[in-house]
Amino acid sequence: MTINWTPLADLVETHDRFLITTHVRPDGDALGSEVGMAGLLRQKGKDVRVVNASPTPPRYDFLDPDGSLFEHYGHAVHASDLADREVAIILDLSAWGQLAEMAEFLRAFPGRRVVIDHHVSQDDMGATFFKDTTAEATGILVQSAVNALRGTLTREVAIGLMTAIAMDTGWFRHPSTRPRTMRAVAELMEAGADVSAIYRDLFERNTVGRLRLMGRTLNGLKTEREGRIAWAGISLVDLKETGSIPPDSEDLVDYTVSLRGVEVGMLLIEQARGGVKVSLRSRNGLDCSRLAESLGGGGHKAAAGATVPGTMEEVEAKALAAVRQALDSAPIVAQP
Ligand SMILES: [Mn+2]
Repeated sequence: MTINWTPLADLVETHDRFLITTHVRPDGDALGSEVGMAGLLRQKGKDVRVVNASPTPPRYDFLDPDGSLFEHYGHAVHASDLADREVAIILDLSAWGQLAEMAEFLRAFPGRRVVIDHHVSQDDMGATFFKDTTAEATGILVQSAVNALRGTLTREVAIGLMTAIAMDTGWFRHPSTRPRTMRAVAELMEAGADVSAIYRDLFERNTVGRLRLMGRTLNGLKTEREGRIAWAGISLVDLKETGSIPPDSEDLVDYTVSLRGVEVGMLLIEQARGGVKVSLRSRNGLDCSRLAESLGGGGHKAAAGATVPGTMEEVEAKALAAVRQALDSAPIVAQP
């Protein structure tokens, strides 16, 4: 799928003050794409603010070394501070629910809304969409926008986009990885993104809290149907007792689908604001996004999630029932 970037080029040409944002609990694709888009717009002489509904997880500090890029909505910056923004560029999401506290502001936003994303749409959002649901990451779409708008892949932009693509492809392991991914990666390496340095920044800066949380989570792994379903839970007590923070649970769901013979992996994470976040992964072609939608969320075929109201026990029972039903009704599809 090739995106026509001309409408974006026109918007950039005719406006000066931009807001860039992304989803709650931002991941590498979300934050790295913001770095890339902010770099492109600043090269065009634009006034850019990057404001997110969630704080930046510490592991992504290297994307904003002097702490001047990412702003936290409702904390250092409020709706009134953003009244002068003319265009809002929303990255890596297509549902109001993913914007949490910023949804209200963006719904009422009087300027132009732009969505650049690779998720299947849930909401119309009254936006101009630049979307490719076959893209391995939003970062690869931003990279193509940089090229289409004749921007420069500076080292900073390249590091952001490399992080985005590497994280959303599971460091080039997921089936979404294809020759064009590696061509894009080659271009980013030539622009100064050091894959091995980025890997060290992301994966070799674990805290004791994160490692303890990982241990406790794996220790509590449960399986069913000879390991076809594997799941684990992280409660607020687990976070407290291991000395970890909520972002430390990122990627732990991937261990559930590392089990031999597993078809669906699930991680349940109790949320401080109430409810339980359910992360789903599949390994047999089962459609996780449909499963997540049945729980009030969404995502991709192989990776999706939902935040479900209720206690851990209630949500575990509900999510497991949905997984069992999906497995029972799904045709067995050969793994690609
Ligand atoms: Mn993404």
